[in-house]
Amino acid sequence: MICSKLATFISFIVYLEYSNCCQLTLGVLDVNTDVCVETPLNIPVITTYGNKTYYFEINNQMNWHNAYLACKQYNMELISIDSDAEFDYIREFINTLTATNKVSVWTSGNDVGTEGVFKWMSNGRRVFSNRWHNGQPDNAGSNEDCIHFWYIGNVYLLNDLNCESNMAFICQSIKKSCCSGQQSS
Ligand SMILES: [Ca+2]
Ligand SMILES: [Ca+2]
Repeated sequence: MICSKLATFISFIVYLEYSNCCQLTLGVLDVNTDVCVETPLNIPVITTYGNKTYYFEINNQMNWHNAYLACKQYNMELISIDSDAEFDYIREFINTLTATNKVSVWTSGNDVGTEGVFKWMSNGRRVFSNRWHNGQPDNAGSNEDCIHFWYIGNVYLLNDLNCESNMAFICQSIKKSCCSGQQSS
């Protein structure tokens, strides 16, 4: 009984914490991830995979830097692709949502720090993927540092491109682990 009451009390405190978070940021509590997310109406939740929820921004296309900042403004991160299985899952959603208009989509992957060494900006990990287009990444014109979903040859795969290109992007929020103190990444 004591444990039960304690758990209820802790839950109440956690609720207050996120409620305050949402009031301060004028956001909403994402019921899927328990993360306080500032969600303008033009960024709909599209899907979840594992402990991630993804928001697809297709209407306001922008360069990589601004896409990264936009996700941060919403208390999210520009998407990382942590496995080929995750890539395949997200690709299917992009395919569905771009049925009549195959736009390019930014990820957080880039080699801005060290040419040729691609990392996900959202978590600092190396990009290990078997989902590159043939011949990519090629750093064409010695000026391609940002990774996007590129639709060519009837398939979406990864390509490095000039970071100044304007395109759609996906933000992600990650369900926090219990008691880790991390709300999102
Ligand atoms: Ca490069
Ligand atoms: Ca390229």
